[in-house]
This record gives sequence, structure tokens and C-alpha cells, in this order.
Amino acid sequence: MRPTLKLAHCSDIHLDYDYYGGDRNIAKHEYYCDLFGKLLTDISAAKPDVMLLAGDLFDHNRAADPTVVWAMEMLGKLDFPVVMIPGNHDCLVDNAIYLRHDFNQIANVTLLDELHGQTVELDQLKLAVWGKGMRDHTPDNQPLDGVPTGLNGGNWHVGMGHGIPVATGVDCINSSPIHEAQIEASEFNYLALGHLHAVRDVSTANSTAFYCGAPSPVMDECGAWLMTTLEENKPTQVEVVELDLNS
Ligand SMILES: [Mn+2]
Repeated sequence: MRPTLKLAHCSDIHLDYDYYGGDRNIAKHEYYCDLFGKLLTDISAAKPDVMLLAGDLFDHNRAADPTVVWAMEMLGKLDFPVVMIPGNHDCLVDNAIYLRHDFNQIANVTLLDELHGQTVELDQLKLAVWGKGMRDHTPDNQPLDGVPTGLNGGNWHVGMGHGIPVATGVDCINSSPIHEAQIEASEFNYLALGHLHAVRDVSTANSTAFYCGAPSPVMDECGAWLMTTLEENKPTQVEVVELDLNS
């Protein structure tokens, strides 16, 4: 019997966003750090068993070292495990953030950064999480290429990916495509996706897969994250949690 698990799924924090210049960069730096703090406060209050961060914690690989160290400290203070993947904005190019700073040195954090994919097993939770690093955000980069098959029934299995959803039959020239057929073929109990800054259900007949949105509201979306519940003999449940930006 696997334990009932609560997965907090978040993504696309974009720390150190700096496309405005001058004083507005300082304001944006503070805004995104505040949002990250608020996100972690809300997630902690909901007492998840694990947090999944599906890419783009940082807006670019130029993120200042003090920002990176601060983010590492914030993650390290959480009293639950964190599993995370790089996104296209914090991808594994030369001198990348994740090459300059070893997130796997944080006791409760696992960064899945192998380019061909890897699985971390959180034994106490009977949870196996698969994901992979991203170096090149190009059409050839397929975040779900190489997902494991033949998954054992003794664990919960979660997959992570960072890229753009592509429906079957649609010609795609986008970088990092996540094809509907790949979602359907995956055997995961839940697929935690990032890259779209909006909540989106991309589940198929046999797979539950969601984009969790981003803490920063875009257009008419709310800042959001997802609380996903895995429970024996029940369908995977996904609850959208809106960030209260005024608290
Ligand atoms: Mn992205």
C-alpha cells in the first residue's frame, strides 16, 4: 500500500528578471523574490509531502550570485523534500547557475540535471521522480524523450518536464516540444510540467499532466501553484491554488 501523497507543483519563478533596466530592475528583483517567498510560505502552510519545481527558478543564467545563494537558503529551510529541474531560462550552458552552484548539496533538494534523464527515489514516500536537465532549448530538445517504462507498482511515479505542449496533428516548430502522444505513452501517476505561465490541464485518456502556471500573474491569469494528491485506488486529484498577492 502506497501512502497518500500531497505534491506541491510550482514552476517559472524567474528570479532576477531584469528586462527593464535601471531602478525598475531593482524593483523587479524585489518583486520576484517577494513572490518566491510568498509561494514558499503558502506551500509550506499546506504541508505537502514534497515540492516539485518544474524549471525556470531563475530568469537567466546571469542571475547574481547573492540571489542564487538566497534562493538556495530558502529551499534549504523547507521541511519537506524538493525535486527540481532546470528550464530553458536556467538551462545547463557553460557557466550556468547550476554549474556554478551545487543545488544537490542542499540536504532536502534534488536537482535532476542529467541530460538523458534520471530518477530519484524518495524511499519514505515510496515516490520515484523522473526528470532531466536541459542544455539546448531547441526544437530537437524533447523533454519527455526517454521517459522510463515498465514502472513498478510499489512506488508512486512522477515525471517532470519543461517545454511547450503540442497537440497531436499539429505541426510544431517550437523549442522543447512536449507531444501529446508522449504524455499519453508515459506511465507516470502524474506529470508535473513547466514553461507555460498559466495553469493548463494537458491530461490524456491515460495520463494526468498539468502545467502549474507561475507565481507572477500574466495577462488575465492568477499567480498559482498546484496541490496534487496521489491516493491508492483513486484518480489523481489536482487543486489549483491561487497565490494571495496581498497577504
Ligand atoms: Mn520556460
